[in-house]
Amino acid sequence: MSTPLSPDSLAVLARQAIEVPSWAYGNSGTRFKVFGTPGTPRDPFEKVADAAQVHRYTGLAPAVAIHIPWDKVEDYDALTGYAHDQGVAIGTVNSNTFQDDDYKFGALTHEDAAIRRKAIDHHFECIDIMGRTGSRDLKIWLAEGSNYPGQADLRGRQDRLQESLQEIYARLSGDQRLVLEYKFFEPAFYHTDVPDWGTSYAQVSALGERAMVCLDTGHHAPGTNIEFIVMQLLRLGKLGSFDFNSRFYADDDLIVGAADPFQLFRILFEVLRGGGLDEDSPVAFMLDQCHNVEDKIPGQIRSVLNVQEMTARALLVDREALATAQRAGDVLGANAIFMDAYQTDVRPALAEWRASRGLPEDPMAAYAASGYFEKISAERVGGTQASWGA
Ligand code: AOS
Ligand code: ZN
Ligand code: ZN
Repeated sequence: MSTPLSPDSLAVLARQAIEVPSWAYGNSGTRFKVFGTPGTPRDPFEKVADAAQVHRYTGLAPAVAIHIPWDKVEDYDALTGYAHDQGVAIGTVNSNTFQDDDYKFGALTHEDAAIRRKAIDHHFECIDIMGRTGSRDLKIWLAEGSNYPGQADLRGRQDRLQESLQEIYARLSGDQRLVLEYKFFEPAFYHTDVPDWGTSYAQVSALGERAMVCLDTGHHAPGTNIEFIVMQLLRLGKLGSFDFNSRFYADDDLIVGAADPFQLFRILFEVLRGGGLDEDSPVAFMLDQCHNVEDKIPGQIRSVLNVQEMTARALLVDREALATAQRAGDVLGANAIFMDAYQTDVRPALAEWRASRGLPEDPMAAYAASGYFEKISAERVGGTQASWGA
């Protein structure tokens, strides 16, 4: 091994699993333009087939998250069976209350009980689907909020949100969970009903043990110390899942680790410190990305490798030496220990380790050489936009 990854560290890497989103394989873009790409999946089955490629070459992505209604199919048993045949499972089910005219002024928070009913029923449908696909998690991201001061009764909306979530939570069974994602703005620009981790925490805490917070790394104001939030949620036992991506400006949904690899390292260090990668960890790791200009499957392969790489670097932090330096008030010593790990190139060690597990040393090159892209480009004609591009 070219770097000193201990047997314990290798065990952590061996169980690392990162769910990939079905919508990453569809065409996406901004409100200005959605670029088409050859080989775009035409249905959820083809999205699952593409997602399976990521796992095949990395061993890191055994599940694919789906989105209702984008991934609505007649027969969920068939979709689940197809995924298993491809070597992956159906993961988190994402609800959608942001593309219907009825939800212009809210869904789970709406003033009108009939519209709240419709939104709650949509979540019941998602939970039924989870029963068919064997998914554990229902992920709720809400686009609700207002654009102008005075437009909405902020307090009333929080109360209605809690009531709606209570109904949805009560519908979960077995080990099913609900994760509530927060986002500080967009599409609403004045207030958002679940804008921050504190609101998500307050809402899910009032539900029960199987309701947790989802942290999307792109959903914070610039300058936010995200790793602090990670630490706090783990400390409170309420970090249910991550949506990984990276951003330069707003919710850019770029490849995780691309914009700020050091931030990803710091986040993963707190994950490790807080037990988020322990064997019994409740934290689900997901990507929430769109690939507007780069090829989609390689974009996803790059993403999961970036997460693995920064996890390996975080595992290299000498925690004992760090604790000693911290206790001694050795500011620069502690910082040096942290930075030494960050600045260690773990790529050769990971390549070697992959080879020892029957995986390609260079997953990007192996995928490129596989001919899969050429095959789907020839076979699939007429793939459409599979996400709304946000
Ligand atoms: C939206 O900004 C959120 O990040 C959502 O997690 C996600 O992009 C959407 O729900 C797709 O399912
Ligand atoms: Zn997200
Ligand atoms: Zn987002």
